[in-house]
Amino acid sequence: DYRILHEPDLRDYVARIPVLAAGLGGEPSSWAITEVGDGNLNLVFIVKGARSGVAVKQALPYVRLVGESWPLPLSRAHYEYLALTRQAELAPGLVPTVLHHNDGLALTVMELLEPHIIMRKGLVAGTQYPRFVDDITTFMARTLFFTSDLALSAAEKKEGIAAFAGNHALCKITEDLIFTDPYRIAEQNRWTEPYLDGLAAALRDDLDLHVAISRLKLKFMAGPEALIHGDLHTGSIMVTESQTRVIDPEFAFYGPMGFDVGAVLANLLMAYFASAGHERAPGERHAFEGWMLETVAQVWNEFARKFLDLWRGGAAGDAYPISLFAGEQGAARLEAERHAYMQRLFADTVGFAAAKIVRRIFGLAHNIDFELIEDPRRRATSEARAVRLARAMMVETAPFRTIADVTGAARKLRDW
Ligand code: SR1
Ligand code: MG
Repeated sequence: DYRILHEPDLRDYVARIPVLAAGLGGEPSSWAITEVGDGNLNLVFIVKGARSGVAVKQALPYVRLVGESWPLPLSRAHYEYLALTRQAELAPGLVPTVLHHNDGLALTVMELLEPHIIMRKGLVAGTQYPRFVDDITTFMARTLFFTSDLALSAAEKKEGIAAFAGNHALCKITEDLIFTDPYRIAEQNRWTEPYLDGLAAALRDDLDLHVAISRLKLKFMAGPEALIHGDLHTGSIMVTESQTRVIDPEFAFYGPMGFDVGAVLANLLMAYFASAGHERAPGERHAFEGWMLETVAQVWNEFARKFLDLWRGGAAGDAYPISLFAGEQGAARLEAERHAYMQRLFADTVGFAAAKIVRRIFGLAHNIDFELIEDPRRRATSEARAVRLARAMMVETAPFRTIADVTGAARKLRDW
């Protein structure tokens, strides 16, 4: 019984769900309903009653950004609901509470996050968020660790993979838009012309880069390490100075952990490079950019620390059976192996972060960090710095052993 809910229809629908109607308060006819969706895929309504408000998200049967010519399965709302439910168990208080879900209408009603704003908008305005590092690293460490083979039995893990296996149309968007299109001529690519024309052509001719991005694509397609959010950019995070909420996990599936961690780092790095293009007093710019790079470093370091702590805290997963690591020597080998695991995860993270940067500069879906820099020459300068770093992170990987190597390289490119 799917139909696109317009305002009057939505009002009737919500009024018929007693728990929602009672929570909103007042007569349904007095509720204020506004469509506020500014993402690429869905409708998002805010419904406000006399007592409180809710957010209503409905999937459209096509990509909103492009239109009906690009159909997209409504089932993504089901996977988003599944992911939100699982994330709420694993990382309580860090995702919006789901109040109601209807698979047939591809519709989810959630608590209204107020006065939270989309983090990307805050970063463009130069705002710093003191809670962010602790919250996002708790979210990532707990959702990734507890859905991995380090914490689950093989059967539980395979059940998890199966539950999200149908979300392949959303994976295909990522496979095309992130791992393929920016590196070839594709109708929907765009970039800041004419300044980045040369760089766009260079990406299309760069075979070293094509190998690197294809390796990452394979890892994305064939690496079901954990239940990942799948689109963890700063537009999928809502913040106040004291709270963080991760929203929009419609791209969720069992994939490589580094894809989520890399997404966060990439979006912080883009905010850092975009900063030079926004009007800011020099002192303010200096402070914001310093905080951005410090945040990049802390996100990785804190994530790694929390992930390792969870692992050390008695993981019950079928990987690394504890009986194989008995005694002092065994414990030492396991600890060394944990560090080797984190080193591999770091390398994946760096690669995925780079891929995420390139797609926002040459692919279909851009971000406002760069897009709101009005002067195209200035925008292109910021973008070119980010792409230079991204290419190095993807191809010249040896110097990127630690997160300090990434922030150091970003700092050097600041005035390039
Ligand atoms: C056609 S969808 C484009 C992008 O929007 C989403 O937020 C994802 O990032 C996707 O790649
Ligand atoms: Mg989204």
